Amino acid sequence: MLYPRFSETRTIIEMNGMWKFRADMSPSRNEGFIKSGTHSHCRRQEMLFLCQVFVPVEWQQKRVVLRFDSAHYNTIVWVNSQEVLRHVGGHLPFEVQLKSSLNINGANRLTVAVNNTLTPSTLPPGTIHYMKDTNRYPPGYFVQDISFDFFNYAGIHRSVKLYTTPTDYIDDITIVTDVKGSDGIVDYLIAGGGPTNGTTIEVEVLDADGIAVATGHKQNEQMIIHNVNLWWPFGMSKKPTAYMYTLKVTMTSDAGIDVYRQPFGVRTVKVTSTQLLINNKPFYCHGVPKHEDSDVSNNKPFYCHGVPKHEDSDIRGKGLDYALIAKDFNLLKWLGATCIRTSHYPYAEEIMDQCDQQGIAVIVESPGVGITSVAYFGNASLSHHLEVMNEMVRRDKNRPAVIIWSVANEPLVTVPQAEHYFNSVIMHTKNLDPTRPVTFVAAVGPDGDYATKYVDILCINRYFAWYHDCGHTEVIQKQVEYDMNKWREHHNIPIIVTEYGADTVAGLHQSPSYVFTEEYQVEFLSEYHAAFDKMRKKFLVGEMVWNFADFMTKEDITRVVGNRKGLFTRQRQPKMSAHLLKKRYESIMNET
Ligand code: GCB
Repeated sequence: MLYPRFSETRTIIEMNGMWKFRADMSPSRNEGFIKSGTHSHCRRQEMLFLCQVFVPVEWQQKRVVLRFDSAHYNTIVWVNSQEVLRHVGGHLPFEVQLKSSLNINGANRLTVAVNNTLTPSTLPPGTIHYMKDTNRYPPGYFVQDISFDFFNYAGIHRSVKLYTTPTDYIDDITIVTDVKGSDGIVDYLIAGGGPTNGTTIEVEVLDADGIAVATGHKQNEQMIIHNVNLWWPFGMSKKPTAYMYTLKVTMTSDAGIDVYRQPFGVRTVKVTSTQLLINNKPFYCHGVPKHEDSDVSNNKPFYCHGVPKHEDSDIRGKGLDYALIAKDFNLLKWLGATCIRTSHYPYAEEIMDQCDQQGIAVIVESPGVGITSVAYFGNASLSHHLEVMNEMVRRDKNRPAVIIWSVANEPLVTVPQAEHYFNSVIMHTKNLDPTRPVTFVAAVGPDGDYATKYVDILCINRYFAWYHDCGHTEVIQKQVEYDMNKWREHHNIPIIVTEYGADTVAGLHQSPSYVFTEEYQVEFLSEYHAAFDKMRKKFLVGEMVWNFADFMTKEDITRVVGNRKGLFTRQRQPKMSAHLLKKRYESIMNET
C-alpha cells in the first residue's frame, strides 16, 4: 500500500474539515464491539463520523480508493449505506477500493463508526471489568484496564482521502540501499495491481534537483548511483545532510499509464558488538570533513541522543496537526537531537516525512505497549501482533530515517510464554525487513528474562531515583553503571537507554531540590549524564530522555493532569531541563 501522492495519473481528494459527529446507541451498530471504559472518549457507544463527498465524473474510468491514515481503534465504514471496510488497530493506514458503493453522479454519504475499546487480543491490549455491586456502582458501570501511560484517544486521528489510480496500477515499491565506495546501490522491487496486461516498467532515480542519475527497466532490478549523496542523520555530515532521492516509476499497460514518485535515501545501518553504524563510509562527521575510508572498523559511530515523543498536544489531543509538527521539529533542531522514538505507536506519515527530510533518525515502535499479562500471549494476540508488524513495515520500509524497529515497549518477559511470543514477533519482523535491527524496549532484566536474547540491540528504560529511591539522586550513577554492566555480561550488543526521566511541574522551584521541581529534574538528568559519559565510548550508543513534552494520560494519583516528564510543557514551552539537554547535545555533536 503506497502513500497517496498526486501524479500526472493520480488525483486525491482530502476529506479533512468538520465532519458531523454523534454517539450511536443503536444495538446494531454495537455488533462486534465491547463497551469501552469510563476514562475513554467512546464510553459506552460507537462514535459516528459522517460526511458527504462528490467525485468528478472522470473518476468513472478510474480505480477509486478510500484511505484512512489512521483511526483508533475498531473501525467500520459505510459508503451510501453499504459496508465497505472493517479494520482493527490504530496508528496505521488502511484502505479499500470502492466499486458499486460509489455514486459518480451525485452525493456520496460516508459513515464511519469508531470505537476505542481494547481487548486481550488488541494491540495495545486491555480488559473490561464490569462492577456488578449495585450498592457501590451505578448499573452497567465498568472500567477498562490498560497498563500504558498515555490517553486512549478515540476517533479518526489522521487524514481520510479518496484517491484514484488507473485500473492497472503501481501497487507497492520496495527499495533497499547499500553503499560501495562512492557508489550507492539501489535494489528495487515493484508490485503491480489490476489486470496488468502487456505491462512495461520504466524507473528513474531523480536527484534532489530532479535530474535522472540512474535508470531501470524491470520490475526488480539493481541500479547504481555514482558519486552518491548519502543520507546522514542531523549533525553527522556537512550540508546537505539528509539527502533524498526520488524513484520515479512509470508503468504502462493496455489500460494506460501509471506514474508514482517514491522518495528514498541511500544509507546503511549496522550493529556491531559495541556500535551502531550509519553508513559504511562516512564522508563527514559532525560537520567536519573526514578521511574517506572503507575499513568498517573506522566507521563513525552514531550516538543516538534524542527523545521519545507522543502524538499529543493541548486542545488537539492526538490528531494530526501540521503547525504542531513544524513546532516540534524546530524544537528538536533547537535541542540538537539526532533521533526520536515513536513511543508507543507508529506516528503519522507526515511526521515521518519530516524525519526523512530533516535527518532525524527514528526508532519506530509498534503499538505493542501494555503487554503485561500472560492473558495477552494467546494465539489471537500473537497473530494480530504479526499483522500489525506487516502493516508497520509495509508503511515505513522505504524511509531512510528508520534505523530500528521496536516491536514492543516494556512487555512482560519473565514468564516462559514470553519466549515463543517475542521470538515469533522479532523473527517475523526480521523476515519482513532483514536490513534493520529489531528490538523491544525492556523494563526488566537481564536476570530471569526469556526474550531479550532475540534482540539485535538493547533498548532499556530506567527510572532510578524516581520509581525507586525516590529523591535520592546520589544513587543514580552507581545504579546506572551496575545495571549496564550487568546487561553487558549477558548480551554482547550495544545499549540505548530509551527512557530516563522525572515528572516536573513547570514553574515549580525549590532549593534544595525536591521531586516535581525543575531543580530536581536538572539534578536528576545530570547524574544520568555523568554515568552515561563513562559508557558512551564503550557500548552505550544512545540516550533518550523521557519525554520530549508533557502529555495526557488516564486519570491517576501519580499523574498531575498527565505525565510531566517533558523537557517542554504540553504547550511546548521549555523547562530548565530543556536548556540542560541543549547544552549537552551540542557538546556531544561538537566532539571530534
Ligand atoms: C515508562 C513507560 C512510559 C511511561 C514512563 C513513565 O517506562 O514506557 O510509557 O510514560 O515510564 O513516566 O512512567
